[in-house]
Amino acid sequence: MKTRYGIFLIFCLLLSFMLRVQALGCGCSGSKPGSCYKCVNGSWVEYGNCWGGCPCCDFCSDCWCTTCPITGGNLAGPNELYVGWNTIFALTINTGGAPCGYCDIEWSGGGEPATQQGGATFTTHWDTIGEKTVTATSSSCSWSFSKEVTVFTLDLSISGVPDEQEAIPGKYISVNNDDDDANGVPDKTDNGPVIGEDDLVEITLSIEPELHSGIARLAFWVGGGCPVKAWQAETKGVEVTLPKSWDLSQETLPAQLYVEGYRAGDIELVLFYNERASQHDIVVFHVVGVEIIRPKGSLSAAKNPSASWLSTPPCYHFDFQGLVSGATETYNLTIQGNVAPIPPYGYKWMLDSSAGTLTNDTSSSPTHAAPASEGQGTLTLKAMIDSEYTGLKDEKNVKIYEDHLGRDYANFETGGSCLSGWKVTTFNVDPQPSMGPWNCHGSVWHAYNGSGSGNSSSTVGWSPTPYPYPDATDWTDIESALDRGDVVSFWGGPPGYTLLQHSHTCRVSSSQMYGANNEPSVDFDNSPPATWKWDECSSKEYFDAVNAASQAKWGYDYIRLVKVHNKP
Ligand SMILES: [Ca+2]
Ligand SMILES: [Ca+2]
Ligand SMILES: [Ca+2]
Ligand SMILES: [Ca+2]
Repeated sequence: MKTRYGIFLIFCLLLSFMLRVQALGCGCSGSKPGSCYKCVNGSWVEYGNCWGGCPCCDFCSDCWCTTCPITGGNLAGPNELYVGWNTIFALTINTGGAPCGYCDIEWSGGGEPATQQGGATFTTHWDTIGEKTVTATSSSCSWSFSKEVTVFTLDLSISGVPDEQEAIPGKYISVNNDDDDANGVPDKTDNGPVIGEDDLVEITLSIEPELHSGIARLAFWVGGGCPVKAWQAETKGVEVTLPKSWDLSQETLPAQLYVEGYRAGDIELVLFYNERASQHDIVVFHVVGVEIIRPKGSLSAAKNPSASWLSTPPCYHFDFQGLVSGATETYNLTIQGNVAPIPPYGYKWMLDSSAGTLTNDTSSSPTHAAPASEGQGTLTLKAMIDSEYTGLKDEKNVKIYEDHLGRDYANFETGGSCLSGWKVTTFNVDPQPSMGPWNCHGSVWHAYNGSGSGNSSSTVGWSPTPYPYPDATDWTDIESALDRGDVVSFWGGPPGYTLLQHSHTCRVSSSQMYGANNEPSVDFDNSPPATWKWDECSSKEYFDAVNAASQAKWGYDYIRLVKVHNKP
């Protein structure tokens, strides 16, 4: 019994050994254990027998180890890889059907991790950019496989905005509806170049290292229409229509573009590479409408629109011109603005105290109160988010005059025509408003209280002091009686008549009597005999010029009575 038990034990040991060999994959059976070989420097080296099985990448067949069965292969992976982004390199080896494994493949050249022992795939990433080479080497064969990959980064930035703030909160920009080139057209509708344009914001685009394949794309994510436009230059000119793709095998990604606010709204601009979600960078723009609608003009504008000239009551003037609070028939500036969208944005108005004060300064139409003395200042509309200033504003400069006279003199000056069709030429208004005829009396009324159309058959009637046939002593009295705003009227006509002929207003002193059709130059051979110009002279100069002309023509003084009207 002991012998039979021993034979059974030996049989079991042999059987279990044979099963273990099978499990190692060498497939040896029978009684002819062959030798194992491996490939060393191109030669076969024997190093064992099949009973022990063969290491990976060697092979025993029919109980004979053959050597390295790798006859070729392929290492697949990306040509470009975004920095920090994991990717998989996959090795395929050709073994002619031999059940060769990947257990002795040594991976190297990776980023994190840098190496790996065994395996058909290798997952790694790099935290630095550059050209990288991943290699899979068979330790028991002389085969190795390599794949080159360019590790790149891409960046989209807003100039002056830190990277960590370019998406949240992003950048507030205004709709480009001012007129930096003073061509009378809102800049957003100019194609450019817009000389002096200062509202576009630079964005920079980069892919490092430079790639020479694939598609870079600048796109936008927004509901509705795109609220921005992109341009090659900060003064516009050539638009880069979004979304825009660059084929990097043929084109170069521009280093910078210039973003213009076109309509109110929020937008995400996205720079992609090959449309892969992980390879993009986002910047955010909030386009805000912020515009002072009234006044339309500005004291300092290089160009003021015709619409800034007001020819409706209370009087003819530019809409940025006001009067001091104590002036005759004074008025306050009409102020109105537009901030959009509301919410989230809101109004905040400010005005230099030299130009008055504002109430309801968080509404679209604040109320202006004129200052007590002449001055000028800046009117500012700020776009706010709650109490936070977005940095976006619109500004106009306004001027407060001592009286209607001071404002009229600034607007009409001297030397220009006042005949029908004459033009307002001051304050860079363009096109220049065309005016109906203004005569002397009309200008006197307008300089007093802003009333009338500029043409009147009567002058002021304030308690006149008459000077018939004024002599030198009268002229001394007349001139010493004149202060700013006082009016002198001239009466006469053909013999036997005492008709109102002329009047003008004292602007500063007796030598500065101002008004329309006031040039001391008449010729009764002409029709009309006067020159119809805005002018300034003394009352005596005017009186003498008319009477000299009438004496030459008819032999008598046309003007025989002068009245001084002291302003009430
Ligand atoms: Ca960025
Ligand atoms: Ca323009
Ligand atoms: Ca502009
Ligand atoms: Ca501007």
